[in-house]
Amino acid sequence: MFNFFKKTLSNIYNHFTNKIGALFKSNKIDQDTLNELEKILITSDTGVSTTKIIVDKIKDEFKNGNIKSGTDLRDVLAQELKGILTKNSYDSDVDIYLLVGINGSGKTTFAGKLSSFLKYKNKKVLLVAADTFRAAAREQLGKIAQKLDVDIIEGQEGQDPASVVYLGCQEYKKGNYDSLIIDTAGRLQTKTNLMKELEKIKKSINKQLPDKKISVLLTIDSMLGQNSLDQAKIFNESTVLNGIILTKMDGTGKGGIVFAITRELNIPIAFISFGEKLDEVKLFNAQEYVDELLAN
Ligand SMILES: Nc1nc2c(ncn2[C@@H]2O[C@H](COP(=O)(O)OP(=O)(O)O)[C@@H](O)[C@H]2O)c(=O)[nH]1
Ligand SMILES: [Mg+2]
Repeated sequence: MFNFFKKTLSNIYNHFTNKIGALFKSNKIDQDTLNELEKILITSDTGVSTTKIIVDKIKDEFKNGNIKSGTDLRDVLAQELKGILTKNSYDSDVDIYLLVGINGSGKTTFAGKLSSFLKYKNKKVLLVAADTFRAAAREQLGKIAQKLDVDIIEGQEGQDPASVVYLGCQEYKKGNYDSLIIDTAGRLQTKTNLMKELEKIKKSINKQLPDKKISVLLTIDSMLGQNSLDQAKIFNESTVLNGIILTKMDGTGKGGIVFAITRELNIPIAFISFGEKLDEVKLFNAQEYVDELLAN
């Protein structure tokens, strides 16, 4: 451990870990240190309100004499950040994954990664290409399925996504599959339409597979910073989300969005995705994330 950020999430490492690490090396903590901490958090997409909560806590501990050195600062900060992330945690014991999120946020790529991840755990996986909005979307998932040797149910262009999901559920039952992964279209329609479509899909699943555990996962492009939070809010108001998949963590995002999303939406991060290769995915681990983030 302690090399993953440096090697793979290098932008986060450079903008967060490296900068904050300099504060931990100082022997004396003063107001300037706290101001600098605040600046690092804000410029790393932690968001104004979440940053304020964190910094207020640090200031309190500082006033109480509990932060005297850089090491103390790191310890208190780590505890606070872990506290935010562990308020609720993702239950990964899931049968059916419904992937939602706007176009380009990384749903189809993640559907492939998740297939590979579950296959590695000896699960029999069925993919459902329910993005019937564009023919290219079906082809994209089809190629991934072929590469991974995973079965797939494909909808026709323009077909009602819920009917494709229906076929997927039927096949899932017939073929004795363990995991069903449903890739949906990413139109950010009006909230009402989005809600209706997702509810229809969920109803269809619940009706056919009432005993199976569904996880609705929202893919969010971590490079979008605060905009990603606004998107997440729209989806969160349209359906019940069980977890967030932060994608493109290898890109230009700065890492703080993890805290803003978890705290403001009260939804756990389920997975992080960090590249175009099928194995560039991890179940999110709050302890590990914070330890890596502050490991300099
Ligand atoms: N660097 C990087 N690129 C990604 C990642 N996930 C997806 N992409 C790229 O982002 C673009 C959109 O991804 P796609 O899965 O098609 O998004 P969708 O429209 O939500 O299905 C594609 O070019 C992907 O290769 C990631 O974790 N890292
Ligand atoms: Mg797609």
